[in-house]
Amino acid sequence: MAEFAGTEPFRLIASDGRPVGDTDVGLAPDDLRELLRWMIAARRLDRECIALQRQGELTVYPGFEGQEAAQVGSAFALGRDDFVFPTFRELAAALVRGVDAVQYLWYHRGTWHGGPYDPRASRFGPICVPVATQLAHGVGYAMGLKLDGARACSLTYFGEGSASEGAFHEAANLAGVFRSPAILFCQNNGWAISVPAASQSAGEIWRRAEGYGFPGVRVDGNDVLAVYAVTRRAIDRAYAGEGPTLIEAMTYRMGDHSTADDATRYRAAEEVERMRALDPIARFRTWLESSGVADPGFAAACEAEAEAWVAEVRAGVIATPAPPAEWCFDWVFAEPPATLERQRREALGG
Ligand SMILES: Cc1ncc(C[n+]2csc(CCOP(=O)(O)OP(=O)(O)O)c2C)c(N)n1
Ligand SMILES: [Mg+2]
Repeated sequence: MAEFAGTEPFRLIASDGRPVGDTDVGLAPDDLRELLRWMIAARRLDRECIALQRQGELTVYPGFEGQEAAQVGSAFALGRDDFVFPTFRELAAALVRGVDAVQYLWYHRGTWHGGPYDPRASRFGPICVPVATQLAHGVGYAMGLKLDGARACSLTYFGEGSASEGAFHEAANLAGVFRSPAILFCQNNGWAISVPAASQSAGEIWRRAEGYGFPGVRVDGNDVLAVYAVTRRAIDRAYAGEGPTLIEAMTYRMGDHSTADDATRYRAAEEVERMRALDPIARFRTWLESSGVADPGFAAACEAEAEAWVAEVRAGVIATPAPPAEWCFDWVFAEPPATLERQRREALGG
């Protein structure tokens, strides 16, 4: 049985951990272990974030369990000067880019818009909620890189549901026409809130690239090594002046759309169980251990390390004070309208 509907994606490690392609993707053993370490840390933090929201410490949080390989594999492939344009579900990629987890979570605590981390330092843009709007930013930024003669690219994440937006098509067309060194990275996680992928798109998303004049590739998004390899290839193309690549990473959103959602209302438990067998962490761990790159103690050590780190993140999030109330009124208008001034006086006095 095919693991995903339609065209079989590019894959190097099968869901049972067996190699099914050339697993020499140019990564040293240390790097291979690092991929597992990031995925374990990201999942542990993701679960903690859901607990933090339930405890009232975060306002709302969109989990990414199941998508660790798609995010870690792609972010790990990027060079220091490449720039990521994320959606709201890319915390794992943010961690790989060196974004501070506590600062990232300030967004979900309602402490600051878009995360206070410096996007120029981490080369990881602000969290973007209006779906598909970040695609034009990513493509345009990459056009700027090209004009500057920089050896760098952009990578823009988006979901398969977002690919129905006009903004996707506009950005893809722009990327093709201007041969922008942009990677359009779709995480097809099967669902756009309660709408299944099959109701979003009658065709396969990776195939759309051809119509815009650049290559598209479908990859098993739960195979971290395959994701790394196809992203690396797209980066090399971008660096070589060959233009954009569309990557469709087939994965699955194991949890709810966000903590404000209840997926049991619209999604069959059997489907979730079937997809659990494709888990990205278990498969990579099995391969690492069976190929002798890591011993079983390595994953256990990663889990212990993640446990301690997440406790620090939790403490940091909880210790974050509420921002000054006047910030609600600042920075939108150079000359605030009278209605806003009145609300400011009502809220703050004076
Ligand atoms: C322009 C816009 N319309 C609607 C929404 C509400 N909304 C938030 S997430 C989402 C679905 C996104 O699905 P997908 O692109 O597959 O990403 P996923 O949530 O699966 O990561 C929608 C419709 C939004 N954020 N922005
Ligand atoms: Mg989706």
